[in-house]
Amino acid sequence: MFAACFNNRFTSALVYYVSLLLLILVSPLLLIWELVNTVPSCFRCKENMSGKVVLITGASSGLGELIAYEYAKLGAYLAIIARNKPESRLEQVAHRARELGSPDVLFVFADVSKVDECRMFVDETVKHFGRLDHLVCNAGIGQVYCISSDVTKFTQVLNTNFWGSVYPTHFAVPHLKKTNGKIIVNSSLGALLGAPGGCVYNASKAALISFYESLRFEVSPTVTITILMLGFIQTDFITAKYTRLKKDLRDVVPTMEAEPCAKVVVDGIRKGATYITEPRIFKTNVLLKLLFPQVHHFFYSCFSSLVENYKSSL
Ligand SMILES: NC(=O)c1ccc[n+]([C@@H]2O[C@H](COP(=O)([O-])OP(=O)(O)OC[C@H]3O[C@@H](n4cnc5c(N)ncnc54)[C@H](OP(=O)(O)O)[C@@H]3O)[C@@H](O)[C@H]2O)c1
Ligand SMILES: *[C@@H]1O[C@H](CO)[C@@H](O)[C@H](O)[C@H]1NC(C)=O
Ligand SMILES: *[C@@H]1O[C@H](CO)[C@@H](O)[C@H](O)[C@H]1NC(C)=O
Ligand SMILES: CC(=O)N[C@H]1CO[C@H](CO)[C@@H](O)[C@@H]1O
Repeated sequence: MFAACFNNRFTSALVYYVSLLLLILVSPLLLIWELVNTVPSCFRCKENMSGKVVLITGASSGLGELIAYEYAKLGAYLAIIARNKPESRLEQVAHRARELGSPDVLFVFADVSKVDECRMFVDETVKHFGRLDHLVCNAGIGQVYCISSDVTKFTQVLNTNFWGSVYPTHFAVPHLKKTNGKIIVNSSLGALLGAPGGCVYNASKAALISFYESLRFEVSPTVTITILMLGFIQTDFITAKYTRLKKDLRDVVPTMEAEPCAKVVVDGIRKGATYITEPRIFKTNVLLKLLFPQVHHFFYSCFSSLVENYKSSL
């Protein structure tokens, strides 16, 4: 019966519009369901991090640094990773995390896009602390490229953002299974809401969602996977200098401050959330894009001035 419906263009469209209408009719109920589910999640008990071991990649700046401080305040042992650059602040981050309450912080210079270096820092963490509880795959890069940019630069974005999460996960899973641990991956709302100039970056983040959604079937319920879906957060990441746009993104789009964001993220992880979307308003955008792509497209075309700027700055 369905095949017959779908083979005909008219009836196929009819089925779509009728089901859309049904969805809109039941959506008040879904909203109530969402609210009813939010209340218990506020009271869900949070993991006691005292004495646990947390490995964070890309912790020399931005959200990785702030997430390290949140864990430190909770008394977790930390292993933090970033590349060895002359101006690296990794050692200062380690020092500050100890001041904030972490009993011991190991910092390792490594590049997450290299398999051997990932094996090395996971092994070193387990050798030093004897266990691993949380793996936070945070390191990421996000330069703006358009299709006419130098295509050989695209691979580095996937090497860092995608493979740079997959490699450490591969080496960490056996250790995480022993502790009923957690994996936290840094995807992005960009993965679902494509934006101008973001093809490569957003594609690398979308690949993370597919990979880790499938991995859930392999490792759950022993290991919990939390996928972060962040909008624009005020770190160096969105400054004009970094994105090579003419303006800082924070002057153009709604953004959230980094510190409250890191707090919400660590809270959500401790409660075992499967997805964390911040600022939460963007969940509406995701729905909007799915249901009414034209409306979504209209909103995003308001970005077009930004794109003009960016083209001329390349
Ligand atoms: N800020 C936002 O608006 C936003 C929105 C959505 C998602 N995110 C995600 O959040 C994550 C972190 O962003 P941020 O805003 O904190 O940016 P950031 O301040 O630029 O931090 C990036 C971190 O990753 C490290 N890193 C980069 N490449 C690396 C590599 N190959 N190996 C090891 N470490 C590497 C950097 O350290 P070194 O350079 O010293 O190695 C740095 O510590 C990214 O995955 C990003 O996609 C951010
Ligand atoms: C957390 O665990 C530590 C020992 O692992 C214990 O001393 C402490 O009381 C616990 N804290 C809470 C709030 O349960
Ligand atoms: C995730 O990666 C982006 C860069 O791609 C970075 O700006 C952000 O701080 C990272 N961390 C989190 C928790 O999103
Ligand atoms: C909606 C969204 O966040 N899309 C992202 C796609 O990639 C570009 C370039 O990095 C980002 O600026 C966008 O934020």
